[in-house]
Amino acid sequence: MRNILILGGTTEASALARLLAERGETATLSYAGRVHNPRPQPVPMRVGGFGGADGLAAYLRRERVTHLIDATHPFAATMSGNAVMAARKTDVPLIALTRPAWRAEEGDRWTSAPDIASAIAALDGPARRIMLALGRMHADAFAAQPQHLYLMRFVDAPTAPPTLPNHHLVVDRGPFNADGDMRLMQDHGIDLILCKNAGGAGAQAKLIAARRLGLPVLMIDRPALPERLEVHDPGAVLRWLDHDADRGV
Ligand code: 3Y8
Ligand code: NAP
Repeated sequence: MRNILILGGTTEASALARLLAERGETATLSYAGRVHNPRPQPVPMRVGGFGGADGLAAYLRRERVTHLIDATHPFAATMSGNAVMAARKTDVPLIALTRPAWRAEEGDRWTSAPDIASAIAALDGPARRIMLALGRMHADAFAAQPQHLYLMRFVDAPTAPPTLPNHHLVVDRGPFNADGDMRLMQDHGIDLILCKNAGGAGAQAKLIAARRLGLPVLMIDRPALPERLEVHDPGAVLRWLDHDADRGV
């Protein structure tokens, strides 16, 4: 009898949870607890950190997890590193369900930055009107470039107003759509989009909107992640569960 733990927080994690529930698998979806009302899931949820790699290893043993699926966001590098370490400590088979990085298409005006600090440094210069599509956790760091107008989008209303002097805050959760993001950019006279290379469809709307409006994008590259078995499709996870996981592939 399998007992699957999904490290969630992405569109793909939710799609996988639906497939596993339809097959009657025993699975739990885990959230960090970053937002007030995480999306309800068709499998039991758990919310909150494990207490580092050792805490996750102890959870895997205590709950007799037989398969670990890391379906976290590509920027959740700490969680993914902990998953590799905990899986190794406990011999629980691990697979990562990720999405390919976005790639610029014909006519896109992308420049890239290796990390958030470099993106902030790249904003030196006269005031611009920037769609800061990074969420809440890193927004305050942009106070280092206070000359710009920042259009920000958070999942939850913040308890304290953002510290950026010149900002407009939208409270909305994705997945988003291109028409909505185009309207948002036009209403605020946006002249630069700044985002993470999240991949997937849930956050892609702003790139399609930027392309249609001919706007430049400053794309933050993904952090390095440890070596692990990776697939891009929930169906491939089912095949792994049925054929490969127990052979250690
Ligand atoms: C808590 C759980 C699903 C998953 C939906 C995806 C798509 C919509 C687009 C923009 C970009 C951003 C942000 C974003 C998207 C999906 C996916 C995705 C980007 C939820 C969710 C949790 C979070 C955490 C949250 C972060 C924030 C990042 C907003 C659920 C809704 C900007 C990432 O307030 C905070 O602390 C928010 C923190 C990490 C990044 C940040 O630094 O603020 N996601 N997002 C997860 C947990 O507790 O474990 O309620 O569904 C999930 C989703 N957000 O099942 O439908 O698959 O990527 N999430 C980014 O990509 O840059 C918004 O605005 O254009
Ligand atoms: P992170 O920086 O890699 O992780 C920080 C700590 O948060 C981890 O060490 C772990 O705490 C806890 N954690 C993270 N994901 C968890 C999960 N799914 N279940 C239980 N604990 C978790 O992670 P993050 O970037 O803050 O992302 C947090 C969550 O938001 C993840 O579910 C991720 O998929 C989702 N998300 C993140 C982004 C993003 O831009 N970063 C975008 C969309 C969704 P302990 O060490 O105590 O175990």
